[in-house]
Amino acid sequence: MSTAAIIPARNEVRTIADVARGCVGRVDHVIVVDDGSDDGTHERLVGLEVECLRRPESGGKAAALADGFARALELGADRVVTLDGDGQHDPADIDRLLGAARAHPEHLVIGARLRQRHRQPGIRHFANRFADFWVGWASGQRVPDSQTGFRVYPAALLEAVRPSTERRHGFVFETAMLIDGARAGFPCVAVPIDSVYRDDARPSYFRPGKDVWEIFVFVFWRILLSGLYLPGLWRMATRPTRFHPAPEA
Ligand SMILES: Nc1nc2c(ncn2[C@@H]2O[C@H](COP(=O)(O)OP(=O)(O)O)[C@@H](O)[C@H]2O)c(=O)[nH]1
Ligand SMILES: [Mg+2]
Repeated sequence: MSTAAIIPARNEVRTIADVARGCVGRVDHVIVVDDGSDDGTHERLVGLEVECLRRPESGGKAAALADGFARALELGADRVVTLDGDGQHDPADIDRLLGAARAHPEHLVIGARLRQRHRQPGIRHFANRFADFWVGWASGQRVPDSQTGFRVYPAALLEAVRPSTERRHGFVFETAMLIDGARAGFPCVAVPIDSVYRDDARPSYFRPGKDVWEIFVFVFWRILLSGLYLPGLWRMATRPTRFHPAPEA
């Protein structure tokens, strides 16, 4: 199994070196996509065994991920890990996520931030649960953390599903992967992870108004265009979440 890690980064000078270093040795290729950063993000990677793809101007998270995926496929990776450049995900968890990927080929593995949910800011917590419900309906499965950026994609899923990379869809891309991925035969399996909430974290790039709206429009159309997708709603309501490792009965 050949593996790659993609780290989208926009002005992550404080954290990128630690995140990238944490990935080295856990996957075969570490690829940072520096999205028009002007804070010297790429300079922090000098001397590390890391490839840095640089976009002269910011194109958004979706375009950055798509660039990284294209490079990973070119390198022959058959499993592609994604994690955020702001240090919110612990690279040490990659081993467990890849373990789930090996146990569940043809699945999208999501690192689900379940344990410190109470540490998410109140409105984000509510918005995330709300999103999980609609994404679950549209994809016909329970999705315990639809907005997580810590994932493992099988190469076949990346070949089959190529969501919009428009700037305004920056934060829709990962939702699209879950929904269109499940419909293309790649359901999700969740691995519980800890999310790191730093007190000195920079403000989020996620815009609660515009980005929530774009995600909502995407999910709404997916449900509507499939005639309300009642079989999906039924499957979400009646089947348990797929976890790896499976919870003890
Ligand atoms: N390449 C790129 N990455 C982005 C952009 N916006 C956010 N990201 C990355 O996406 C990840 C998540 O963004 P963040 O603002 O932390 O969102 P949050 O964790 O949901 O609050 C981080 O690694 C960011 O560097 C962007 O416009 N371009
Ligand atoms: Mg973040």
